[in-house]
Amino acid sequence: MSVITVPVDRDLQAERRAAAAGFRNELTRRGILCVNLISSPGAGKTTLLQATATAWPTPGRLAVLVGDIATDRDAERLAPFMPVKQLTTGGACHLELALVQRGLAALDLEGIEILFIENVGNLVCPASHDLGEHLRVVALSVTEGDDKPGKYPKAFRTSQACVVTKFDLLPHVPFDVSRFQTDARLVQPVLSFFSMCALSGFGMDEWRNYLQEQRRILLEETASA
Ligand SMILES: Nc1nc2c(ncn2[C@@H]2O[C@H](COP(=O)(O)OP(=O)(O)OP(=O)(O)O)[C@@H](O)[C@H]2O)c(=O)[nH]1
Ligand SMILES: [Mg+2]
Repeated sequence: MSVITVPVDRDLQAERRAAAAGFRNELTRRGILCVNLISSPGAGKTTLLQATATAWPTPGRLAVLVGDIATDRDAERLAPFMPVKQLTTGGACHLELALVQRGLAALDLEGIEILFIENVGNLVCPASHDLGEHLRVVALSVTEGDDKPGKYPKAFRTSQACVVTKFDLLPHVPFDVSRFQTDARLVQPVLSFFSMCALSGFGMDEWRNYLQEQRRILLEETASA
């Protein structure tokens, strides 16, 4: 098979990077911390967001854009907790910035402190798409196995924090927390870890404090810019 190389003489990703940076800057200007939550299907993203909203000290300060291949089931679950807009990809296995921007236009952002993006359940493709977030958080449930960081490195390498979910199930599954963290830190040495049971609230204080601290840092940076 012969290979033909076509020189295009421009960085094809540059426009996407610039668009994501512009989106991020706009949210920064409005004092909104944007958190892109990624995980494999069923790791517990929606349940974590429900629990986070319940534990948030000031009501009405969180909003969410939720991505799914089909159905608005997650939006229905999240609607009692915070303003939500469902982003249905129609088959695509990840969210892209253009769809996020369209969704955002349908949300009232007055008073919002944190905008969550629940990505499509998939530990591979979402890691390759900058949605203009300030923080990327990868969730992994203990039932998925402690060997996943090395197998799905980009999801961990491009994240700043990792929530280990379904911690209540730890006694029932062979998940070595220390081995998991060591494996993850091989690909992302400064990853912050949170152990979580969203059903009971175990680990919620640390997670909420982390989000509040990240927003405080964002506001400080904006004020000194
Ligand atoms: N035991 C236990 N189950 C949990 C916990 N968090 C979520 N679950 C259950 O895990 C299942 C999947 O949770 P979801 O929150 O829907 O997961 P998700 O990541 O949003 O799923 P997708 O959006 O489909 O990718 C549900 O049956 C939850 O009740 C937890 O902390 N402990
Ligand atoms: Mg979900």
